[in-house]
Amino acid sequence: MADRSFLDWPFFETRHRELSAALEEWCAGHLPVDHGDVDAACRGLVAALGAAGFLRHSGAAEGERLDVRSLCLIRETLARHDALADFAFAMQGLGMGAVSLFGTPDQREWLEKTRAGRAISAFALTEPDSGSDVANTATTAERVDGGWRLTGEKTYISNGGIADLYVIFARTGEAPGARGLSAFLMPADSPGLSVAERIEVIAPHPLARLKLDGVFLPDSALIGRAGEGFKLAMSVLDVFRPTVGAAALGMARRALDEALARVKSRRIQGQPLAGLQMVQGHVADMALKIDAAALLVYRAAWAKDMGAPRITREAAMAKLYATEAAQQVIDAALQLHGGDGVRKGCPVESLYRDIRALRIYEGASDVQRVVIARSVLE
Ligand code: COS
Repeated sequence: MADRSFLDWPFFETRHRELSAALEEWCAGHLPVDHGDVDAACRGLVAALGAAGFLRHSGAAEGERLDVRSLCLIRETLARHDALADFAFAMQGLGMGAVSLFGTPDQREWLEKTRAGRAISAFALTEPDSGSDVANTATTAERVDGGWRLTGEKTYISNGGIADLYVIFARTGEAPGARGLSAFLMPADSPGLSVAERIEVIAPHPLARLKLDGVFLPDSALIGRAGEGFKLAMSVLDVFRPTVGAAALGMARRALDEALARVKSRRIQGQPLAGLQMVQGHVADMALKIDAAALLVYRAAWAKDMGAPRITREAAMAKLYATEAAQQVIDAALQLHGGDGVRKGCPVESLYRDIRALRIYEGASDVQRVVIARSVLE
């Protein structure tokens, strides 16, 4: 069992400890799931997490606020048990993040479905020529009678192919660069929208390239104000970047647990591996990185929940440190497993693949460094 003493830190309230205990119990009975058919596994996870009530935390209904500490606790716990379960939960939150923060009452009707696990959502920002550089978005939304017509391509869209709806960012042209983008709610069955390619990655999850060929969206699909899509995207990422750090933290905790079991049971020269000082050094570094990551993740979440208008710097620090540290912790855990560590099916082998994308998506590590440096230099 992973160390859960952090729940006594002052960042948390009783409801967080109760949520964590309830989810821990649910995970023990439901995870991991079979990943053989990854689309089916994700659909099943969304339905199950919805039925159990945990997806309620992925979005905020009218008059509610997202509780970032709950988002982080849920991601951390799910990621410790099954990275795909974390993915399924996280995408319901990120996909509908713009609606949670800025949606109209009509748009929030979709939230009721995603929070119940009856619809799957996706966040469509990245394009073939703009991943880190969002201001360079090329997909266009042209003003037409009664709405907008969208043309372009989006790629590396998580849940692409299985989503029921996408929040999509397009250039509406109020000004060049970052000041000319807008966000729209786009149902997956919109005529002109197609899945151009399914993309396979080292830790499988539903991922696709989308093509938009004159997709018509009514005025009511616009989220927030026209021209403010860039700031809207950044505000969503500010909330969800700490949760990526939380998922990384969950994976790192699992890796430490696996490593501890290994070094206590595996014997070398007549004693457990854990008796060797050099092994103890690795264990100490792993535990230290995990606590430092947890402090940064829950500091960012707590600051947002306490009403900070922007947590850009805290969110970037949490994501950067927690994902990089988790990669190091998992690598050390794999090393301590020797040959067994690279064997297919060994938990640290899948963690080694699962963690990698977290250093890239929702702002690669070097983007986080840019964000932090700008804030420090300001
Ligand atoms: N919240 C609210 N507003 C923000 C903001 C935030 N976190 N960050 C920037 N803005 C505002 C700025 O204040 C600025 O407003 P004004 O035009 O009124 O001055 C505007 O948005 C443009 O900001 P900036 O000049 O910083 O834009 P850049 O193009 O230089 O941004 C980075 C560069 C790298 C920070 C940005 O593009 C980014 O975060 N990229 C990574 C995106 C990402 O995560 N991609 C992965 C896809 S999702 S899986």
